Amino acid sequence: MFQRTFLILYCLAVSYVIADDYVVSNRRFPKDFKFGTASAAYQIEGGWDADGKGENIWDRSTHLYPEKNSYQNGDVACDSYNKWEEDVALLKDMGVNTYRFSIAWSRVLPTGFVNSSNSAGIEYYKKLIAALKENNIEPLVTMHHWDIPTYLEDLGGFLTAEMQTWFVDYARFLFENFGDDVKEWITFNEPKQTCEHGYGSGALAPNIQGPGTKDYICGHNLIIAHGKAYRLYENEFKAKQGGRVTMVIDSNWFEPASDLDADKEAAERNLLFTYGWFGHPINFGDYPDIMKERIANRSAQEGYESSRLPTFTEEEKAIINGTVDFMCVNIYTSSMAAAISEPDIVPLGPSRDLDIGTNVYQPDDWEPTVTSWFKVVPWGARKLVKWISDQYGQPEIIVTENGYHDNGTVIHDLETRGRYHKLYLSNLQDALYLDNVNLTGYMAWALTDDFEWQYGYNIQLGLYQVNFTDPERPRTAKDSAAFYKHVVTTRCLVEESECVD
Ligand code: PNW
Repeated sequence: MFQRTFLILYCLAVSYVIADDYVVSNRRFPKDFKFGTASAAYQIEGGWDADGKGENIWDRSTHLYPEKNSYQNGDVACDSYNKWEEDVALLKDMGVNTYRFSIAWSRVLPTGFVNSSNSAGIEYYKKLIAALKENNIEPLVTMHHWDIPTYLEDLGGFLTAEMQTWFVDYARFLFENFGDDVKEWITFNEPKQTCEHGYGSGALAPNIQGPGTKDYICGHNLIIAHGKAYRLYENEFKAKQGGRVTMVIDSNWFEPASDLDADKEAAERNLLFTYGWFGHPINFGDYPDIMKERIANRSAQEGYESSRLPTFTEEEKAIINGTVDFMCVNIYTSSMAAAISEPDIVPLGPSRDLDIGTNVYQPDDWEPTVTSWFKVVPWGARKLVKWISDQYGQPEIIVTENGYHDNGTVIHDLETRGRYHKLYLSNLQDALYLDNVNLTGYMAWALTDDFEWQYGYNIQLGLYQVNFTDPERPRTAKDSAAFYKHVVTTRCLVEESECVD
């Protein structure tokens, strides 16, 4: 349509043309579009043992296995436990209408159980939420962003079905304490990372290895925990609190390596094993057929008596089916997927990657960042939200994370991080206006630099730099902060004078 005054804009404003021949949209996002930034408790709060907080699996992993976490930890991080007012002031200045953050389970319930309630922790989040609302910033709250209390991990964590009950008790506690003010709840952030790397590769806390087995068990308990928490809200809180509940799922876009059917199937299989692993159960009540078939077949070949992928009972299917009020996706990058021949992979041991059975790679000519798996692929974002929209019946979709990795030293990041957000946002807007995807929000990761899990402080995504060697943890605006402020205040990606409704 006419937001793409292709040639004219191309000639008049070459500075907008920042990727090959792609022209950044000059159309405004809708008036009610949610613009915000996202964060997670362990990555920003610090105060790891302050005022009665219990130990969580990241406290333990960073203290016990520093070598797995770049010899760094989140003990102090951005000190947002003490500096939250400054963060809210930055958000206010930026003009965002939404802030995504997570509650540290072990700060409000030190053991994880509801009988361990910690009033200082509850107070911290009450003050934060009140300050956000006073400034017309809606809280979008994640209940679990990777940091379960070690007490629960020692009882089995996500590998035990009891986690379903512990999580639902925690969810009730959150709805009761914060539900009058929080209207949008995310049960879990990126269950794929929690399960694939927490209990599969072991790269993330609790650093347990069990690829192709424990990762699926983790996912299974997590999905049912989500479903039960959703039903609790639906049955006991929704009428009086009027909010919504969802889950955040991360995925790359997977582009077929060629037009061959086998490569198209390989790409689709990756999407179904990645986004669909969680997206299908919470929308349809069960795993994608291709996951069930392939994992069952490979398990049989490997000598397992039953599939390594657990099975939902009919009762569980009914609980989890349709437990998402809107869809969320964290998007960073894309990959190519190519078919590989089955005989090559049959004899190898259990592994989710082998269950998918494809060759996944990023071409050398895709623009790199400092991180090996992370290339800049803006068009992939448009295709991914379109795929989600098509799969799940045109649901409302919010991009709950998107951001750019560098080493944290770059303040003048307009041509790197600023350009990344601009190109991704433009492609997402194309999905909204040209592909009819019901995209209603975008959360930039992140407001500030932070503790980036196994990378420590060596990679950063913040719009504000944090000096982690200064005890005061001062925040300094990067150029991308001014750019994002322009975006959220004008709802437009180019110069105000060029913007059209
Ligand atoms: C997200 N991948 O994790 C997390 O939700 C954030 O907490 C994190 O800080 C952010 O990304 C920035 O990297 C991901 O391998 C980790 O594709 C890995 C992947 C994707 C997301």
